Amino acid sequence: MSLLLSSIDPKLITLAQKVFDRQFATDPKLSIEMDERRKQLMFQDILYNFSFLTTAVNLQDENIFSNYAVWLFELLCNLMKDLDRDRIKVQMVDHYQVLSLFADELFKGEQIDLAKSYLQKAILVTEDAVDNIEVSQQFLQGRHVPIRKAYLNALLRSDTAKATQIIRDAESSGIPLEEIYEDIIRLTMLEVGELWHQNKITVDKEHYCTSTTQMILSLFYPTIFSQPSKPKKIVTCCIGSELHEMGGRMVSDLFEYHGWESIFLGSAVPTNALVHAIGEHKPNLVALSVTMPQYLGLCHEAVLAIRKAHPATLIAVGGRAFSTSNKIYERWPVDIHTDLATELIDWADKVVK
Ligand code: B12
Repeated sequence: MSLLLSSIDPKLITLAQKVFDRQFATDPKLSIEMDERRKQLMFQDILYNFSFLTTAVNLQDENIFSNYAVWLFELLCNLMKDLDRDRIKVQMVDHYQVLSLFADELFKGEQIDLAKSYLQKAILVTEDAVDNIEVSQQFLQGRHVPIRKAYLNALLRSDTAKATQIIRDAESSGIPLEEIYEDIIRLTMLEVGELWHQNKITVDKEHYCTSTTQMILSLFYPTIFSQPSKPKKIVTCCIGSELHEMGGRMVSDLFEYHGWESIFLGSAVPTNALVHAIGEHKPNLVALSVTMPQYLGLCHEAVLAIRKAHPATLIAVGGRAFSTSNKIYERWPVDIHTDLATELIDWADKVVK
């Protein structure tokens, strides 16, 4: 968008300058976020906002301004990828509030209140638009989609209490733990990764989603660790410098829930330490989780080392990295590869008597 400032009523330019100055005075963060080019665009946008608001008020049609507000919000989210949607919402809400303060300089008589009510509506639709983030088709398929969407929205709004409540409600409505883990939490985290990859959310938001989800997983521990136990043991861990530990943690938790004794060694476990741990704990099954494809080589080495040191121990491999390969596990001496922890449990409960 570009405007020929010389063709605009000088009074509007003066008013735009007042709005611009007031918004910078109200919010000191703006001076850090806006370079010279952004400041110019923001100034032009204020003039556009005047013209859309004036059109809507003159025609007494609120939708003209509220539809524009949603369009503008999405445009700004695309243009300012370094800022997340919440921050851009704050900027726009502040902006509409400042416009409201100056409404009597743009309008006269009854139109002033009309303009203020349209600005109030623009604030509401902008607040709603924050959650209307475009998600992948995969995220919208399968079981528990509404809960998954609500959980993702709560996380994206950094609303820890709500996110926790959504998962607690899912549990009390009778959804099996396996489905909460795999259909709600796993697929939400997968979508969080997609949103980060597409630059729709910033890395701090992705970290928040991860740490909050880990906290929420821990709420299930009283249930998980109070199940009747079977004489079966699993050791789970992540290989190489792998920091993605939530998948391995879920595998371990779900086995514990199914009565197995579970020992989760966590992320980035060196092969010799793993082989030593197997000697100490003597599990029936070792589950190796790999998310980043560059650790598949180390996983292969770990499999060979376990086979050599503990030939009777069953070995399972899984995690995102394997789905990027051409079934590499078929060439390894492992007992099973599966994508899902629940599939591994079904198999292991049959094989380990
Ligand atoms: C959270 C997260 C992180 C966190 C991890 C924190 C933690 N404590 O776990 C942090 C911030 C550390 C991180 C870092 C990085 N990440 Co990251 N991360 C993710 C994210 C968003 C979610 C992972 C997760 O927890 N998923 C939820 C779990 C439950 O699902 P899961 O792991 O698939 O596990 C399930 C199944 O696979 C299965 N399973 C798992 N293991 C096993 C094992 C067996 C035996 C079996 C049977 C089943 C099984 O059961 C689980 C439950 O159902 C993913 C997105 C995604 N698509 O997964 C990106 C993602 C994996 N990360 C990615 C990237 C690029 C990175 C970084 C390189 C970013 C960077 N520039 O620093 C680093 C690498 C760090 C490292 N060395 O490992 C990319 C990988 C892309 C690629 N080319 O492979 C992804 C896919 C994001 C994306 N869409 O681009 N990340």
